[in-house]
Amino acid sequence: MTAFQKTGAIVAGVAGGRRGQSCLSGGGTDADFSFGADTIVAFATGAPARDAGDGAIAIIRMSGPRAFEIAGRIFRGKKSFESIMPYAVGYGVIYDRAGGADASQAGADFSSHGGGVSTGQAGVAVDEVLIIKMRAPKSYTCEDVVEIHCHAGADVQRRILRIILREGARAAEPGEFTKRAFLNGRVDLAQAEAVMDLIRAKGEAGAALAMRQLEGALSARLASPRDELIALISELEAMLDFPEHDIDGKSVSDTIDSLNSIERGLRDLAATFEYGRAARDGVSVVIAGRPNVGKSTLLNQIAGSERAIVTNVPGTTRDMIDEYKNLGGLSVRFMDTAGIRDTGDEVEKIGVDRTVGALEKADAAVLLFGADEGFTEGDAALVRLTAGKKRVFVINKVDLDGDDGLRAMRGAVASAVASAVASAVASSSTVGSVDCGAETPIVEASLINGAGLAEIEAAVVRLFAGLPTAGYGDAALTSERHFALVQRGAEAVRAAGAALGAGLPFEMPIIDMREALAALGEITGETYTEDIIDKIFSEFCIGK
Ligand SMILES: Nc1nc2c(ncn2[C@@H]2O[C@H](COP(=O)(O)OP(=O)(O)OP(=O)(O)O)[C@@H](O)[C@H]2O)c(=O)[nH]1
Ligand SMILES: [Mg+2]
Repeated sequence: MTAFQKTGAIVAGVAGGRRGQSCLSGGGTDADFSFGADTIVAFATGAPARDAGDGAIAIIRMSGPRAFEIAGRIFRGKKSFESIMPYAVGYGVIYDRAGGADASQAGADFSSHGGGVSTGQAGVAVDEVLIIKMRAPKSYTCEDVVEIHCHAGADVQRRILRIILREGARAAEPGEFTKRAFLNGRVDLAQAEAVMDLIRAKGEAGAALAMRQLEGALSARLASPRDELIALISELEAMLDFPEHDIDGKSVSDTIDSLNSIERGLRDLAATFEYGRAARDGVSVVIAGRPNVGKSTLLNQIAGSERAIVTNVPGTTRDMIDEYKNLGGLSVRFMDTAGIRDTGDEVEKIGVDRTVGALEKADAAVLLFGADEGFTEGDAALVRLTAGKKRVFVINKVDLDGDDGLRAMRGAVASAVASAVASAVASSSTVGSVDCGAETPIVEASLINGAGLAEIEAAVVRLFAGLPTAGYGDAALTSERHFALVQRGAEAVRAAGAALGAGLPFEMPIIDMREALAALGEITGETYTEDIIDKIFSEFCIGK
């Protein structure tokens, strides 16, 4: 047991702060809210780089019991730091007390901007700043927080940080501010994780889901299965103690029904992960097809520039070339690949192998066929290779074909799809995991003219738009950690129902139900260990 574990609180249903209450819910002294005794400091706007360039302003953030004291020593303005109102903006100068240069001279320079900056103590003026103090518990960390808005020069920022370190603060670890917000009870663990997702979001969909999670949507969605499990556990425990009584007329089969419905809810939540992951991390789409069908032409159309070399020599592309594009709120990585064929060329062979490997890993594939050459055995092989994947079929170069040829091509593609789906279904024990290839969209294109590009992009978006919670309507799982825990919870609930159904003593299902509760509790941080917390926050950026 570490100091951080509080598994005992689960069934009692203690919610809120890790110290028993949310830091925002009550009064108390500053010391009550300072989880760490240390005062920490970091660049909140990213580490300054000498060539970082264009930012005008940077923010240095301090949090902890000595934040106000340290700010008071290094800040001089018309008003002293002590007399600045919390949440108001103070204007003044940061001084380096150990700087040694003539302070009154430096102060005089700055006084020309705002007028009347008080000087007098020895030291060197480092920068003209705005300063904000936030008093515990009403701050990001629930501790005393000071934000210094300084100029974004790399030297200026580093000097201010050094001064603060010298005055007694410690450099913050990655995610330490948010970790304190969690440990002090301002946000739960799922909300804290959402902060990082929001910062890293690659597209609108990922940002929207992260924001919903930050607002507590996922935590709220988990509340009802948790509450129901707690109620069911106490009912079973009561029956254990007084086996002769039914509880409120409820029978064991009612309990099994309740468990089944909790399990269904958790499986539904788990099913949101496919979209949640796509929204958070983006999706990869491989462009594949025989040599010379126009794959690189498509990539260039998507990019709007000549990213890939296009020639009429089959086997032009050997290396993978990618291009990111935001489509329907998703960040989509399109990958142009070497055309698939049997080849004696060593280099091309490596390219073909890479294409096959990329197809396996990709979230979806755009398969191109050439209307000028008809549907070949090579095309059919590719359709079979990608059975079970999300796909879009494109018949390219329709400008080179008469109507009859095109009609034949369409028919050939459609029947290849049907037979590939049939064989995929036949060879799969879980039919549900096989993509319904019969619905694979077929787009006719003349990519050399850009015709069909919009349809291809729209078809790619639709591959993901049908997933649960696409359209950002509800809470979705976005992290592998949450997904695994929801699955563990669902499995434990299923086991509890099975144990009850088999007539096992109530102690057995109770163990399973507690296991489910613990798994769900790990998502929001009701139950956690120091190891898990350290791992989660170590993946944050410094200053957050
Ligand atoms: N007529 C016509 N030609 C096209 C069309 N799209 C591409 N092409 C031409 O087809 C040839 C091959 O195009 P690429 O985009 O290089 O084909 P690829 O699939 O990348 O070929 P590899 O890299 O060799 O596998 C080029 O000469 C293109 O200009 C089209 O819609 N109509
Ligand atoms: Mg190419």
